[in-house]
Amino acid sequence: MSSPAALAVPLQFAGQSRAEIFQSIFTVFLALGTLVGVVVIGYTLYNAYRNRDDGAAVDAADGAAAKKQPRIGELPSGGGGGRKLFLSFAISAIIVVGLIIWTYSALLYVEGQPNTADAEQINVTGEDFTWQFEYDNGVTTVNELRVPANERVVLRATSGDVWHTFGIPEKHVKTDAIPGQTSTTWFDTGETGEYRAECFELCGTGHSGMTADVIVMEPEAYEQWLANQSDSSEAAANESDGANASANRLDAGDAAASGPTPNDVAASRPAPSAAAASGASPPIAARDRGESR
Ligand SMILES: [Cu+2]
Repeated sequence: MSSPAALAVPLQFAGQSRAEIFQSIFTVFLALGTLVGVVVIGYTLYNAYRNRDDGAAVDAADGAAAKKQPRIGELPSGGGGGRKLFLSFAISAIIVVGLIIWTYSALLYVEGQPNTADAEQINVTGEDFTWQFEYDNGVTTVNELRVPANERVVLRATSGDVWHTFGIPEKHVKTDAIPGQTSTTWFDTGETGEYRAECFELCGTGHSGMTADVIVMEPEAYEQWLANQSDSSEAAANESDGANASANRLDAGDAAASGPTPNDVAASRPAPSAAAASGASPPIAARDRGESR
């Protein structure tokens, strides 16, 4: 429970994080459930004690004491002409309907997109038992989600193969990752630290190992990291372009040479060892790190 106001004015969730809202829901359900349990069990025990068999019916010489004891086959008449029954039904209905309305309004707020216009947008793709993250500036990471502390982040999740579900339990955020669809959700990053994202939809042999590190960084450090990643990915792209160009030049040189060289003969033969190696260790088995849960 973040504040008593959350109970007094149920529709006002503005400014609360997902974690606070879910904590409120948990606390209210726990408190009401405990209250109802104490009242029902207490009332039952009270009546069991009040109507206990104290031997009065057997010992009583007059018929008055014996009359209050129930007889076999007798139906209870209902206390107070049905007033108790009506009261208990009315109180139950008020509690249940109140809980439904209040919880539903909280979930509507969570499922909506409150104040996320300026939020960091990160695309999440589940594929091949890994999580890929794409940031605003095009930087991508695999199995590592970095976010700035104390900010609201929007996640847009999808899948490249089968149904997955992306979730970070400690941040109370979870959303489906379905091929051909984009599910949008949000969370408040909170304090710096390391958390764990997992897949919550049984998706195949590598499901249990389909986790990602969630690193909540100081905002300045995050911005710097993002800028560095952007630079290095550009450099890597340039580098691979250069490598391709030199490889092309080599190919041209080989073609110009007359007659097959020993290397060409070796290359034209099938390579059984390579085929056997790839057959012996399929990628799925390699990725499934055996973390059964
Ligand atoms: Cu999974």
